[in-house]
Amino acid sequence: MSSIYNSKNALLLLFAIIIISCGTPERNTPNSRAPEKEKQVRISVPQFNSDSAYYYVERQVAFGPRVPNTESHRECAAFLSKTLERFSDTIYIQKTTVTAFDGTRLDIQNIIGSFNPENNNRILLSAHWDTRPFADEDPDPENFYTPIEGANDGASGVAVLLEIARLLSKNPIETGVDIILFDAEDYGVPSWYNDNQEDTWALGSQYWSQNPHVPNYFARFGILLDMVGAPDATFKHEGYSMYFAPNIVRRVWQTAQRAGYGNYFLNQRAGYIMDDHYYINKNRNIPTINIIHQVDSTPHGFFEHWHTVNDVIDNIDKNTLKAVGQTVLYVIFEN
Ligand code: AHN
Ligand code: ZN
Repeated sequence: MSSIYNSKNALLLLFAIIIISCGTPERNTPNSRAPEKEKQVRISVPQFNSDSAYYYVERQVAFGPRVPNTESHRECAAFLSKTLERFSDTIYIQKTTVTAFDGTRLDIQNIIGSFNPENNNRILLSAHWDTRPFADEDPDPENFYTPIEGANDGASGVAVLLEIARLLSKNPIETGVDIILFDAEDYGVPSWYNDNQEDTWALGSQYWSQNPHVPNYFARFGILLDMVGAPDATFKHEGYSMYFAPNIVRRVWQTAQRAGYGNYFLNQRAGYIMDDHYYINKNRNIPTINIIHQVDSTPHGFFEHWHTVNDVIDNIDKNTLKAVGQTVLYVIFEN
């Protein structure tokens, strides 16, 4: 009895010695498995180029305000379609007519670039490309009916997605990715109009979510970018994102913090924003978050130049574009 016990113990001790002696040096050996895997993950995530993203903001604002039914809107649509077509595997231009809060019929286009369209494992990235027809939050009432340039509110999110598209074309991955540039997000009922109406914002995504470019379209999760270019932007846990997709919020914010962008991505709750992600969640059941700049310091809760004539390129900061773009790249490459 005791001799069996002893030999068993000796055997265990021998195993322990083998494991410890093999295990310890392995950790520092270049050929060992664990460190190599970690290194590979890091190397294969491309560097988001914020100069390139900034250039895409410049290109968009150069068309002037991108208000539906205008020449600038049509010209910018052609630029976005051509650019996204160059980078993606399949391009879909979804043209339709929707009705605005005041009865105006708007000719709109959702522009969709797909990577690996045959893969059922998909991620949906989106932003709105139209700009607001009225600066109804401008301090000067003279500007209440002036269309805005929308460097941040519109162009910034699109610019980050175009840069991601460019990087995906140079660094292919297996995961399916759809980049949707929604039209007519920003034609919502203005503050000077005395009529409370529902569902006047996000007309392009309302249409798409009920008429997706591919029948029964589904994605594992979605990320919407809105106002991602102001200096020192703060991205908080937006209400509907937490209601519909809390796990995606946590994953993205954790990724941002690990990447060193914790000064932008704050673990704080913020208000509910009626935006494109609301309809993607509600009508397509795709858990979708909104990375949107929210603050406590303004009456409307957004960046200081929101819906004013000062939403111009001078108020765009490359560092913010980088923080958001690099974070989204980590999420899609490491998923
Ligand atoms: C509301 O103010 C209800 N929604 C704001 C969504 C928005 C406007 N995003 C950009 N511009
Ligand atoms: Zn807006």
